[in-house]
Amino acid sequence: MSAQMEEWHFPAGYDQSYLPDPSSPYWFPHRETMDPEERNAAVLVRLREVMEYAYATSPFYRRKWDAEDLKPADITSFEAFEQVPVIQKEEMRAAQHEHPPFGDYLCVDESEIHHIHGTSGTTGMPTAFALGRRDWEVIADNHARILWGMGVRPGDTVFVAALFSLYLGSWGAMAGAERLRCRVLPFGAGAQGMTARAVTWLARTKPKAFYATPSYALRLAEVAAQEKIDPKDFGLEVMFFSGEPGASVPAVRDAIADAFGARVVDCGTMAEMTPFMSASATDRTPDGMLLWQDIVWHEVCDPTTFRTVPFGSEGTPVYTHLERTSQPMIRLASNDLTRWVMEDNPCGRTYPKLPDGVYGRIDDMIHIRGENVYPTEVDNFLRGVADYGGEHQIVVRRTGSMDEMIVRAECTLPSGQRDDFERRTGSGLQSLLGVRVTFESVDAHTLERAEHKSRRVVDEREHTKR
Ligand code: 8LQ
Repeated sequence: MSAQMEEWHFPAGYDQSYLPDPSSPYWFPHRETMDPEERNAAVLVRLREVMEYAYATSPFYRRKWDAEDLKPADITSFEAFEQVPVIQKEEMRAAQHEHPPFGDYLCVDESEIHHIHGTSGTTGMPTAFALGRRDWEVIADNHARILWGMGVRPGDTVFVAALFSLYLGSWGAMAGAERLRCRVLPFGAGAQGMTARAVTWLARTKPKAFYATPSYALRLAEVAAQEKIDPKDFGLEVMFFSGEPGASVPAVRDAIADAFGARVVDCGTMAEMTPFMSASATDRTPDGMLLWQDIVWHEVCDPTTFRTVPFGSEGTPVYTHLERTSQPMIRLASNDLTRWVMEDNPCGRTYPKLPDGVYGRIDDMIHIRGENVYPTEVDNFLRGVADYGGEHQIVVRRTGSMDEMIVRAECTLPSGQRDDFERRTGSGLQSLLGVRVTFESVDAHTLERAEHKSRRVVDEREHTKR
């Protein structure tokens, strides 16, 4: 069966001159539309192969699996695979501390390393990501294939408006666009005055596709308005996003689509999981994200047992590389939250779907007085409120023995005329969230905008780990 699957082998390697028939909606028609049971059977064989490879080349995996008396050959069913212990980020940090700089799960010779990326390290020891030369080519191929699914075509200009630094998002988008024979405009983000310059460049070059974080796209729309330029005049057709929730948060998605007059596509797993676009919507299945299961094996699991939950249920994504040879991740726990379904997709791809995208990190969920509050719910609500100024902050603090939640939101009205706005918004939030909220309004354009991923929650409670 796997013989019919286009270019399906491990280690992976793709014909770099291949491009699909221009009339085809698919890069690999068979792999993308095949019977999911058949695909799963091929994936199961591949999972064993990847595990055998990792066991043979990485002391990290040998240690981890020997401790459980687990051998790659035992993986003869998905049930068996679900018992493979997950990897948590702390384990990778510890492995890199013991075996600097890449940890003993680097499965290729150091001479094969082509790119080094990493976490920003703002919340702990930074983690280094080593990507092999051959893997980079495969990543580019996978991303090109997914961009094709979004409707991007050779010759299109792709504007990359994300940090070109340790962050993998921008580089991964660029690699895919290059492989697709697009014209890449690696604009970047984050330097002083750069957003205004991005407006000028977008207006001049009129790219077809655009990549950034969702919060940065909204920031860009605001700056364009200040410069008296309508973002619709950029002529963008497709805007694809990763890095944080937003492109699947209905009000955020609509705000971006309305401001730019473009299609909004959500994608993204984790930097460690590059090709991180393996969860991605398509042009004809635009909502949520499809799980391209023949590139990365995505499971949605119970966050305590790490067994998969049935379709229709909520859980946490757990990811396994099927094509990486440098630092392959086998059951990496994301600690994010999502829901998955299996249904007929309008685009004809037979992949499962996250209909609401990834809606937050378990750690970012605010536990307050017995209720769980997702920061994305607040974002979604505020964007629907008239006179909202576009940015907000959520502060959680303990006063005496009580937890208190303060939502501070910008308002476009002058300070003497906000009583009605404050009443509407405060009571709306309270009934939506089911907890008491102290609501405050501030002037528009006074809260900090994100140039990268937004950080809107300030949890001042001592016991809360952030
Ligand atoms: N995260 C990433 N993409 C997300 C999305 N589409 N929806 C909701 N949350 C998302 C390089 C890529 O952008 C992936 C990336 O951002 O990798 P990082 O920096 O390792 O961050 C990963 C985390 O970003 C995920 O675990 C999600 O919480 C979020």
